[in-house]
Order: sequence, then C-alpha cells, then structure tokens
Amino acid sequence: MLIEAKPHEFSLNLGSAALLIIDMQRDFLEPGGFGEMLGNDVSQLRRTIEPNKRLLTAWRDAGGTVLHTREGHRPDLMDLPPAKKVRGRSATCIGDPGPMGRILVRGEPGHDIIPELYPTPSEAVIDKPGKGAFFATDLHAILQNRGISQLVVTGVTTEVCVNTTVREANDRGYDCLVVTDCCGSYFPEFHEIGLKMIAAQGGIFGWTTPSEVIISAITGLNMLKGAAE
Ligand code: TIU
Repeated sequence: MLIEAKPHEFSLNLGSAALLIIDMQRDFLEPGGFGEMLGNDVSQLRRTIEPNKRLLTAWRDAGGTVLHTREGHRPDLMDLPPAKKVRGRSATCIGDPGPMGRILVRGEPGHDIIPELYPTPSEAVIDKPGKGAFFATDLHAILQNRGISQLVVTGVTTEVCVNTTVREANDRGYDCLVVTDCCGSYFPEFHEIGLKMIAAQGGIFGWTTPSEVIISAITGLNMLKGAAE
C-alpha cells in the first residue's frame, strides 16, 4: 500500500515490515527519571506516548511484526565504554544508583520500557549498549531471519538513537519510514531538524510521515480483510 510521506510516497508491505520502537524507557520519559535528573524537559518526550500507543495498537491489530529496543548495559558494566561513562561530566552517571535503580543498567526498573507501550511476549526486545540498534546486537540477524526489509521507526530521541539507528539500517539495505509525531527530543529544534535530515536529498536516509497516515492505511487494510472474511 502507498503511504503519503516525505520526500515521496512509501510503498509499505506489512508482511516484510516491522514496527521498531526505540528506547521508550522509564529513565528517559518518566518524571523523576534519569533524563529529568539531568535537567531535561521530559514533556517533550511524553507527548509521543499517545501517538505511539495508537500506532502500536493498530499495527498489532493488523498482525504486523513489532520490535522494541532499550539502551543499557550489563550489570558488570563490561560493555560500557569508559568514554561513554565519563562524557557528560555528570556527578551521577551510567551504572550509579539513580531515581529508578542503577542508571541504564539492564534489569533495573528505570531501564525498562514504559508501561503504556510494554512489549507482549511475542515481541522481540533488543538490548543495545550504543545509540544505534544494530551495533553489538542481534537485530540484523532477527530481521533477516524474518524476511523484514522495511522498518517503521518511532521512539526517542529523534536526533540521537532514532537517527543513529536509521542511518545504520539504511547502510544495511533497509527502507525506513520514520513516524514524526511518534519521535521526540528534549530539544524541539533537534527533533525538527533530525526529521528533515532523514528525508532531505530525495530521502537520503529514509522517509517521514505522521502516525495518522500509517494508521488509516493499515486500518483500511483491516476493513478489507474483515470484508473478505
Ligand atoms: N535513546 C537515546 O536517544 N539515548 C540518549 O542518550 N539520548 C539523548 O538524547 N541523550
């Protein structure tokens, strides 16, 4: 089905597409979490929760593949580059006790996905130590094994983990459709420019479109399926 998008329409094939939800984790989104502790305005990210919920529900109802990612590290921190640990010069950094357990450590409450978008048992969760979801993970193998060649990408933050993942995916041959209102940044201007960067130059890294366009397309598909049954 053809989805209206920038820079031009995206030809979505639900059977070879996956919804990839990036890092919708409590520590980035919840008031009192690590993101807010660093002085960030979490409302900029929280406005993405409702559109993500609507898209996730429609995608699940249409029978589409869903994958979630989480940024974080082993409890022993062996996969945490020393450069990443000290970069922010923050008094509290990755691995230290934070408002919701050890910061960005796997298994801690703050590292987990927000309840509103919690994965079902059949949805793969990719734990990634970096900003990109392909670096040091089995994401590419999982997608190849399932015949996935298109990614509908949402999550946070637009210019960091979403952009890095889309660039990695593009270099591996995936077509990426990034959902504008389902992505967010602590910095509104980075969100806007982060999206523009993806669709510029004829879609240098991918496509962008709002969730309502995708939802109406896949909901229409459901209605067709229902009518045929
Ligand atoms: N998931 C993600 O984007 N991780 C970040 O650290 N983002 C920031 O914007 N800091």
